[in-house]
Amino acid sequence: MEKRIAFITGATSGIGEATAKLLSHNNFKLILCGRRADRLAALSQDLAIHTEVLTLTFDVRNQTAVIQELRALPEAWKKIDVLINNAGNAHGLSPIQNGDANDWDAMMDINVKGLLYVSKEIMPGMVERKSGHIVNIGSIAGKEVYANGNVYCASKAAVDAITQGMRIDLNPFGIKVTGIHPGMVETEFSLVRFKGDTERASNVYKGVEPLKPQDIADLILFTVTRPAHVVLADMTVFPLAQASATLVKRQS
Ligand code: NDP
Ligand code: 8X3
Repeated sequence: MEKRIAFITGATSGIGEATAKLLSHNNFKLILCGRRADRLAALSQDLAIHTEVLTLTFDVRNQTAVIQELRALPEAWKKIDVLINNAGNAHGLSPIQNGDANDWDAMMDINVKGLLYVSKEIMPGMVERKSGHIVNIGSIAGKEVYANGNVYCASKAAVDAITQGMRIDLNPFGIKVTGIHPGMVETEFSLVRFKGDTERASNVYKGVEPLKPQDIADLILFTVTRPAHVVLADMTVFPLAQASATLVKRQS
């Protein structure tokens, strides 16, 4: 069977990196993106024994860069079968009245506008070919608002709405659209949210067995390998200890 091409944003760590690793030995060629070129180079070297890998280094916030990089794809890489919109983070965790406007900009620009910029370049080809699959990584934060989560929650609620909108608008073209909404996954997420404060970041997972990035990668592989007529539209996934955005059973 010919390998399909998967395009993964945010492949330098966490969920994106785990997904790249899993798809690399499951009949996919990979286009991997992120800002940290050294990590992309190391990952592509590791995965080269399994599959062909192309890396692109850009910031999803920069629409000019997104357009340049995607329109310059070599002919053999232009027909993207699966787009995994994963790049994103929380920046800060503060009551809204104390929020930092730079953090707000980062979350809306990366999580929402970045996803749109990348999708805008890839959807027309899928529409023309009348095939493709877009997987958007949302969050439980997009389903439930929690204290101090305000703008991150808003950005992920926007991802949820955009995912539903994509599914409706792309329906005439036979394009699959899936939203995956994880609870707690141990990645670099909390380190980024708390701006490198390792103690605060590790407290998030204290007394809990969180999801691993590989758990989300498994779900992504499952969803992109269903038969042609099957679409997994929306999945919320928690670790066993978690029952909602804020209800977490911790061992003392
Ligand atoms: P990580 O911090 O480990 O990974 C985030 C990835 O996004 C990195 O590869 C990073 O690459 C990339 N990224 C961030 N900003 C940009 C940018 N401006 N341009 C391009 N790439 C960018 O976190 P996760 O793996 O946990 O996060 C992946 C997704 O999962 C995010 O959308 C997050 O919101 C979502 N999520 C995470 C949960 C969790 O608990 N961890 C739960 C629910 C959802 P680089 O820095 O090299 O650019
Ligand atoms: C990441 C999960 O609960 O920190 O999106 O928002 S949470």
